[in-house]
Amino acid sequence: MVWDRLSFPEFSPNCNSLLRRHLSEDLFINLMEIATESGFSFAQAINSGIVNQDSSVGVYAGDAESYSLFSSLFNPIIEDYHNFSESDIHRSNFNTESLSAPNPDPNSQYILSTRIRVGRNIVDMPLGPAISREQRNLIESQIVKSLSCLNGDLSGTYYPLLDMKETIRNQLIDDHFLFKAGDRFLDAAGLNRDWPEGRGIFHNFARTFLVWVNEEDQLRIISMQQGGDIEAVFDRLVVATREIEKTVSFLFDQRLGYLTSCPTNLGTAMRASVHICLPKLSLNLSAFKKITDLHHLQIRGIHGEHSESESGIFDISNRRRLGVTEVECVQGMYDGVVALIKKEKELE
Ligand code: ADP
Ligand code: DAR
Repeated sequence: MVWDRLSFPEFSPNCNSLLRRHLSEDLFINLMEIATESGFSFAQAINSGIVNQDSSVGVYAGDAESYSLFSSLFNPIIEDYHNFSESDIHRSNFNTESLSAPNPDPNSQYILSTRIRVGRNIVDMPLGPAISREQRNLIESQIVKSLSCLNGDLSGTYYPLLDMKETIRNQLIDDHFLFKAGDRFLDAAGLNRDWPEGRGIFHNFARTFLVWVNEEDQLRIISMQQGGDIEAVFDRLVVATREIEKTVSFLFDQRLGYLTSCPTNLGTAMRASVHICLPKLSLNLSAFKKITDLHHLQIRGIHGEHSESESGIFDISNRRRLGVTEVECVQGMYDGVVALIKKEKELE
């Protein structure tokens, strides 16, 4: 869809985005002329959802101020997605002691791998959709410096995308370690400007601890490993995030928690997922979705968002990130996975 950024946008009949649901003509007229201190305009905030009519949400923030200046649009979208009202306050519990998640599949019959990630952005900097080339490069240097201080099994190497061989980049993507390039939703939000400059991936030798730099958020801190030892993956993420926070300050809001470019990642900015093989349940999608809906789980394909499942393997993760604590995100995913495995065994 081509949009002149001046008139109320057209939406195609099958567009079901939260942007379409909550953008009224009055709201558009009230906000269309304004921009934040960093120069991020309302038009930039909604562009992705207009250019990509198949968006599920359709808006991005360019800085912390976007969430207040454009709140008449962002707040209803946040409430709709997270069931989190203007009077709700986010609570954090990023401690391992409260999690009870013994490996639900010790023989690895179903769970291939576990991955838990959090998004973070740097305090006093705009978010990805509004940062300048210089700011993005400065952020990269600051994060790489912080990561170089990590010790033990968290220590590792940073690989800038700028001079990464295509074969190595594609192998890292195929092996589920690296983000894909050219996402059209991110592109329309201004997140791919100057690509691949300022972007890269840090990982330890074992590739169980990784950090994406300057993709959708300025950091994606990732803990992952084969199998279903969800507690070990969570423990590593807690330790790593605390270590990084000793040298880098993260953008945090008292009400919305950790601020991110996409409002779906606010709060904990956490996605806790397993790659799980459910061949019987994959043939009984109503039973499958009954369990994922009950446990607030999201189903993605094996190459993440906007990908398909293959050979009965699914990426199952928590859908809620705001108004729930980090422990509740992981516990909720765990409880849902236990229920999915139980149902798969019944169908066997
Ligand atoms: P994000 O989780 O960072 O929002 P995606 O959904 O696009 O982003 O997933 C990013 C990458 O992480 C993809 O390659 C995906 O296959 C991989 N991934 C996600 N969950 C797991 C998991 N449990 N095990 C292995 N790889 C995973
Ligand atoms: N472009 C967004 C994706 C929403 C959630 N996924 C993120 N943030 N990676 C959409 O509206 O579809």
